[in-house]
Parts: sequence; C-alpha cells; structure tokens
Amino acid sequence: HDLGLVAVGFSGGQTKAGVDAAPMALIEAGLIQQLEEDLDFSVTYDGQVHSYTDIMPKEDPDYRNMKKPRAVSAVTRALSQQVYEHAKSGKFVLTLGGDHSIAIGTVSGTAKAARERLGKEIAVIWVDAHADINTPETSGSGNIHGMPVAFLTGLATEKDEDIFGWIQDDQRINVKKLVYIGLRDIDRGEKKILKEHGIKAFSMHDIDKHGIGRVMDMALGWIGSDTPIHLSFDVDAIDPMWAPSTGTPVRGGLTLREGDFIAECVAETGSLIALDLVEVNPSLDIKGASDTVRAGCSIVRCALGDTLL
Ligand code: DIR
Ligand code: MN
Ligand code: MN
Ligand code: MN
Repeated sequence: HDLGLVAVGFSGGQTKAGVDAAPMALIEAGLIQQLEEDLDFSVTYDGQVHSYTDIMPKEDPDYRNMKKPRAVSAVTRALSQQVYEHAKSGKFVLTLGGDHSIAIGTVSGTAKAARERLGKEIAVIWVDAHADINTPETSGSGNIHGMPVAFLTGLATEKDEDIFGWIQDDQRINVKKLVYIGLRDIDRGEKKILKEHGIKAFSMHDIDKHGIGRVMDMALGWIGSDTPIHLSFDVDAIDPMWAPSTGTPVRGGLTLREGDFIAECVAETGSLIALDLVEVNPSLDIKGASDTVRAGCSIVRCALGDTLL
C-alpha cells in the first residue's frame, strides 16, 4: 500500500514556538522506517519539513479577532493542495504537524479528493481534549488552532480569499459526519454550537461511563460502514501523564492504551484514508518530550494497521 507523507512545520495557529519541530522529532524517532519495514508501506515523501516561508504574508494584522489569519490561510491552502494530490492518486495521506490549524488544509484536501475519486462525503473523527470549533466570534483566544472545525464545516466563512475565502463547498465536511472523542475542555460558545447542530461527541465522561470499547462501537456506528474516514488526532487528547509536551495540556485525559485503541479500531474499519498527528511540541516539558514523541509514533503505527498480536 502507498502512503503520502506531508511534514508541516507550522506553529502560527497558536502562540507557543516549538510545535514546528515535531515532524523532525517524529521522523528522527524512526517513524518512516517503522512504516516501511514493519508495516510494509511504500512511502512517498519529498524529504522536507515544509515551513512555507515563501508564501508568508509580510503583514498580517488581526482580523475578526483571528491571530495571523493570512499566514494560517496561506499555509493551509498550500497544504490542502498537497494532501489533495496524494489522496487523488489513491494514497493514504499522513500529515505530521504542526498545530491543529493545519487540519483546515488536510481535511479540505481529502474531502475534495474523496468526492472526486469515490463520489463520497468523508467522515472526520476528531480526537482531542478540545473541540476546535470556535468561530472567530466565539473564540476567546483568537488562536486559529481552536477554529479549524468551524471553517471546515462552514459554520465560519469569510469572503476574502486570503483569509480562508479559498475554501469551496467541495472541500467542506458535513457536521453530521463529524465525531469527537476525548473532549474535556470546551468553551461556552463551543458547547452551544455542538448542541445546536447535534454534533456527535464522546467526552471523557462518556469514556468513563461506557468504556472506550463501547464508545468506539458507538462512534463508528454513527459514521456507518462504507464511508471514508479522516482521523485528526491531537496528541493533547492523551493525558499529560504520557504526553506532556503539548501546547495546551489538560489533565484527566485518555490513557496511552486508550489512544492507541482508538487508532486500532479506526484502522480495523478498513475505511481510513488519512491521518493527522498534531500538537506535539518537543520544546515544552523537555523531560517528557521523548515520551510524547513515542506516544505520537505509536498512534500513527496503530492507525496504519499495527496490531499487538
Ligand atoms: C481554546 C483552546 N478552546 C481556544 N483550544 C485549543 O483557544 O479556542 N485547541 N487548545 O487545541
Ligand atoms: Mn486540537
Ligand atoms: Mn487540543
Ligand atoms: Mn491545542
């Protein structure tokens, strides 16, 4: 099987430096080798960690409360095209971030490719402590990594082509085909959005109540078989006990095994077409950086079909 790898060294969707160093840390930990030698993937990789310096705007003042809107827009627009091209040629697309704003690029790319190749709407499984569904108006921080789902679902739109106006209908996703797992830090405005639009969400409370096994049955049952799945995995879904090196850690998260189990269950469906691994920041909690990188590599391997037995 063929896999297209995109390494995105971008941190502009939030304010902490260092998340741009994650792709190199994951690759140096042996991730590509593990995919090729242990899991038999044929990996297409241009050998670069993209930082998109050539397309960075010279000036980028706040707009509608968003920080660095033109930079995030330009990077995700270019990334969307890269992901689209891999997916269009039938490759599984693995994107290593970077902060979670990059999912505007990855999901829009696979959504469009799946419509063209398979004639289908994709489902998105968003594994995260956060819902990342703020609109520019509901966001308290102005950080775009808290907004990607709003732009991808069309809950947030903008005419200016340089500020996400490039996103077309065929690059968007259906709120009914979105499922969250691991939520535990949701803003007031986000709660309202989730409720109003009937968005399927499994919080840590649901995992405590039912166990991760039943939660995965319910999550995958909601999506149904025969639907291509894009898994967007924010490492902060994992408890900081195991993945401390991330920008916005939240206690009370998934165990290391629950994180891997989610990825294993999605892999078992045979419908996974793309995976994002985001928000690993090796410069935060230096002592925990190698654990966090190992957790990230493990999630990727599990999502790509690695099994315990
Ligand atoms: C918060 C935090 N909801 C925001 N979001 C984070 O800034 O919109 N997302 N950390 O990953
Ligand atoms: Mn996130
Ligand atoms: Mn998060
Ligand atoms: Mn975050």
